[in-house]
Amino acid sequence: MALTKNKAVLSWIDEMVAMTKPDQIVWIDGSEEQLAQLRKQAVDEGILHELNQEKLPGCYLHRTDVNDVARVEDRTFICCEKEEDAGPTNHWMDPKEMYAKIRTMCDGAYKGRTCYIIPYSMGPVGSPFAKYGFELTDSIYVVLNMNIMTRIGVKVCEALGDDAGFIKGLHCQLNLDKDGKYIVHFPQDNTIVSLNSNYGGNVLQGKKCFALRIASNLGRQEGWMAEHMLILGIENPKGEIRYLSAAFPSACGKTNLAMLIPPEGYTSKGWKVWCVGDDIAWLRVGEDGRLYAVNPEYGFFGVAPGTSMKSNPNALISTQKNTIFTNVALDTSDNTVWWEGMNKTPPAHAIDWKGNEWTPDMGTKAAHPNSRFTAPAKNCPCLSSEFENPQGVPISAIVFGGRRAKTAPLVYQSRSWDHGVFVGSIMASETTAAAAGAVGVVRRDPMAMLPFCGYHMADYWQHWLDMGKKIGKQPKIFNVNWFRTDDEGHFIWPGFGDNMRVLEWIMKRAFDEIDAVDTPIGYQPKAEDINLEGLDLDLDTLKGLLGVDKELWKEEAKGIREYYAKFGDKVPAELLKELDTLEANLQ
Ligand code: GTP
Ligand code: SPV
Ligand code: MN
Repeated sequence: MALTKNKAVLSWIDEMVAMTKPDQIVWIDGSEEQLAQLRKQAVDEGILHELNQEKLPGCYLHRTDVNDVARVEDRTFICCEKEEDAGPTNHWMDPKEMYAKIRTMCDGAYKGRTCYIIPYSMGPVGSPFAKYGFELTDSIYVVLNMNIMTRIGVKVCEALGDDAGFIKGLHCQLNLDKDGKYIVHFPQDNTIVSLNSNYGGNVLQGKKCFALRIASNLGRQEGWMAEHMLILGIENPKGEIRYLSAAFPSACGKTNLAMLIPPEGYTSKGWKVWCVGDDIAWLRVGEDGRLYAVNPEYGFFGVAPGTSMKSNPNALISTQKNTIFTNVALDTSDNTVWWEGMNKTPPAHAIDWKGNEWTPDMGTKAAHPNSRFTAPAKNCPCLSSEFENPQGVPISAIVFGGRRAKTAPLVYQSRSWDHGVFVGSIMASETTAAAAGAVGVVRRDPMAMLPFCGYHMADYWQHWLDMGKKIGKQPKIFNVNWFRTDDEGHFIWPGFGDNMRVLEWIMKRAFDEIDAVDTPIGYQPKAEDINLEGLDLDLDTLKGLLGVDKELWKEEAKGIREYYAKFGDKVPAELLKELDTLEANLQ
């Protein structure tokens, strides 16, 4: 039985059903009975493997097809009316042509299968930030993951009512063909179609497809921002909590920073960090002129490898119940999971992410480098009490950051909002396993949105500049880099919990509580102002980490000019002016 009487929803579903021709239609109501039945069916059909229910209650393991392990940027399309509106960083196809292709590919796509209809909300149901969508899928794995990552079911249909402003989504697994994947967005009619994949970032449509690519378009039209950002609160010993949001590219440390545990010298004094979100932030100007952020998601789709009780205990604890693991290794000794970097002792015997027998001497990875956990946010020990606040949290600082072995210093601050937009626009980072393709290649990734901006990147920069004018009390904008390496390629900065030392400086700057050094690229800390207490790192090493090599930066400026040239005369004048200033400062 349909869960809604909304005519626009029902007529769109009729159209999709006529095309895909499922044997059966199941509305996902969000009830525990229905979800339990689906989990059982998934186990019976071999889609999920039930893990040790004493050690990992409610936890399951799933393996994707070996060719379906990451986002596919080459196969991701923005199908707006005009090609120039998608810009040079997106793949575009004419919407009519794409719809025709989809109709051919999806004709009978659900034959012999079940069409699950998932009503879902991005943002707390009923919040002024919230947006509602429906995903049609033939994958129980998607249903069960969407239940963790978003708020689903009857309450969403009730909140939507008769409103026609919902996001339409179709997912067909088809044949998981390596080259034939389509991750398609039609911003003009708020529609998403994912074909030939069953990997999270491609098919959990609430996440990157809706909350970033479609939402970035909505934000531009409606005057708000959809960003690839974590949100965290820093509580000081006085009990005040100050919030920041931070944009780092995929697999560059958002989940880790969002759940950070401060070093002993901080915790003993009463410092705490609270997680509001680990991947996506929707930002709006509040009535008081401040910028407010909500996390539209309901769970974490986090990178498993490297997650340990040492690096990120809060994330690891979050995965100990009601979690779906994807492409990690199965420890056969006790039917639990393992991945590289979980601890120093790999299991003597495991089943690797491809489903093959594995022993440590084989020299291959047991877990895929982009293996992930889907864990309910409510599991997180440091989840902020403001997680469900429908108004969001006020943001005092925005932090950009990338993975750079050289060039980018540990931290610097922009001189103004416009300079901060420039700093975001020139971000560059080494590629990671989160997307298919080469790993470790430096590429420009403005605001960590290169794969997620649903329209022309230069228009997006303009939107940032325009938003700056609307924000009465602008957050200060910073840039960080935890990933500088020494001559042997080792990370110099200890990172993880010790990043608190940099966050402390950032918050002091955001509240004008400390002065700084003016450098060619922006404001930087005096080395003595970064607290190194309890850390095995001397002041000279820190000075090295903060260092700005003018020759490298001249090269960088050249690269930025070339990059901007790709966007032609669309690059906002404010950003070109900032680039001129940077070049002049480096002379
Ligand atoms: P997505 O979910 O893909 O958006 O990734 P993310 O930005 O949330 O990255 P995540 O926190 O999962 O970290 C990815 C990888 O970076 C893991 O292997 C971490 O161990 C590593 N990492 C995170 N923070 C730090 C840090 O401060 N220093 C170093 N050296 N590595 C880090
Ligand atoms: C990312 O790649 O930035 C992720 C994982 O957060 S995915 O859902 O695949 O996009
Ligand atoms: Mn991400």
